[in-house]
Amino acid sequence: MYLEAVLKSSSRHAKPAGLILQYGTAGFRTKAEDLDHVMYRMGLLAVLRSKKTQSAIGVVVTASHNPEEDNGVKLVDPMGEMLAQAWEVYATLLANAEEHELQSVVTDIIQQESINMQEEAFVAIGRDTRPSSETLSQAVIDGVTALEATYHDHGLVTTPQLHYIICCRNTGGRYGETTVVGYYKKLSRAFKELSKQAHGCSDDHKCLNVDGANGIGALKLREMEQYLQSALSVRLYNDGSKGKLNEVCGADYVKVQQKPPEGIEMEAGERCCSFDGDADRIVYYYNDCAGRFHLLDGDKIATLISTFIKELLVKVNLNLQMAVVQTAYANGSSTRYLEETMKVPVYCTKTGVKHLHHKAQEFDIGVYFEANGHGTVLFSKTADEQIRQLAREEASDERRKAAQMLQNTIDLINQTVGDAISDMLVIEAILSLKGLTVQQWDAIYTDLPNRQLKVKVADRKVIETTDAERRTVKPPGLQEKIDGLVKKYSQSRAFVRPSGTEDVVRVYAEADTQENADALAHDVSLAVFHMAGGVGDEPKPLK
Ligand code: 16G
Ligand code: MG
Repeated sequence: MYLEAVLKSSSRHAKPAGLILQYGTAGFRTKAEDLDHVMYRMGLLAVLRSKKTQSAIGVVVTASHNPEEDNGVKLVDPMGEMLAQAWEVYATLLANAEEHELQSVVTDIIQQESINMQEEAFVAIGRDTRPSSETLSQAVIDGVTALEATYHDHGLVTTPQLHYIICCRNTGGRYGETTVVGYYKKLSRAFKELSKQAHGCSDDHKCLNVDGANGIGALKLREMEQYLQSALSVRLYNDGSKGKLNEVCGADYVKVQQKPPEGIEMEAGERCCSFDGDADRIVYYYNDCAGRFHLLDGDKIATLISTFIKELLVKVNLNLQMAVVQTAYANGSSTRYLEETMKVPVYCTKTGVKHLHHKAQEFDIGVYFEANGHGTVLFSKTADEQIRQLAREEASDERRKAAQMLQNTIDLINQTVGDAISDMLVIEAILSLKGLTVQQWDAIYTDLPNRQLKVKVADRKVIETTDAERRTVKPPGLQEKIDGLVKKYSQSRAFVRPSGTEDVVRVYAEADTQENADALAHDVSLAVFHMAGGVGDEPKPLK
């Protein structure tokens, strides 16, 4: 019986008794040495999910932007989305079951979901460059084979590449060829087609400095270069040959620290971008002539892309509804610019790709980006079909060309999930088509100064939020306190939320000046520290 095999193999991936892990914003994530049993069990879960959905399911071993010593796992659903939220409960139960409970947890899932164990199952596996990832992905494979399912180990891939592969496989190749090479070919073809329509682009447009976070993104970008040929030239830094993964580099570091990564050479005015550790996020930046650093985060990217698409939509004159989806972290200026100047409807959801992605699916064209640089554009089936038809058949040159540009944009963007490489190519194509320098892009609107801080508390779950995490409902009195603090500053806003990936409470503040944003963030941190059970030293003011 299959359960015997499951238990037998499980003894080789035994759970440390008493260890409890939470399914975070995007799967499990913690110190690599605590994850072997989780990986094995996520292999089991992927098989069950595959049988249930009668589709291929993906498993990526990665801890994204976390330190190299950490690891984690993300499950990929049939269309390349993140695992359905209803199944996160099963993931948690499985990960935390003691050895003697494993059998009953597996049986319960099978029963509750009425899974036919005779169904075929297929799991695609990928991993990032962490030293622990290879062994951990072997544990996933052991889980998959314990349930006698078939699998393909794609080895080293970016997270979005595995999402792409799952989508291709489950659409019978309609989304693209089911290989990493297929991904390179599809994206580079669309990029070349789209860029072709740019006139007189100067040399400056051609070279881009890329910080690969010493991770998988660097490796894969290098592989892709042969397909892009001269269409884009990049100077790759932090390619993993010297430094440590995510250490003083990468998109998260740049966004949170608001400074360039180490290990990159940037001349004034040169375009630079950073990927995160699994290449599903990207941020851009540059230094001006005075040596001042400027960050173009997910909000700036969302604005650039949605403006570009909106202009094309006007030209093709199709009745398609576009919206932008953001989170509470979106800079107030970006929301304002989108709503007031661009007249694009904007929606706010909770942090985490799954929330933004689902909201974006409600529109013909849903652009979603988190300020941290994770995002993509979703085109509904209707939008896709109408655009492709116009691109083929339309008699008017202008309309047809605009439709072709939209079609290439659809093919270039990875619609399954945010993708640093794909987003980078979309941005590069738009900048060159519009003849924009990075400074001109940056000048579309001015960010409100902002600050993010973390506060350590004994139990971060004492903080409960509402209104897409913009307000707290617990502990009592905290929101009133924050409201009072916010009133002290102008153009100000602040919120706090428990992190889904780290054992901390996150604080965000924005205000008219950097000093005020810093002061407000500090005030709010103190409130959290005192009202939500802070541990260690009281937060110190920022210098
Ligand atoms: C994960 C999420 C990202 C989110 C971040 C928030 C995915 C694929 N990734 O990296 O979207 O912004 O967590 O982290 O969903 P936090 O909860 O620690 O602030
Ligand atoms: Mg990531």
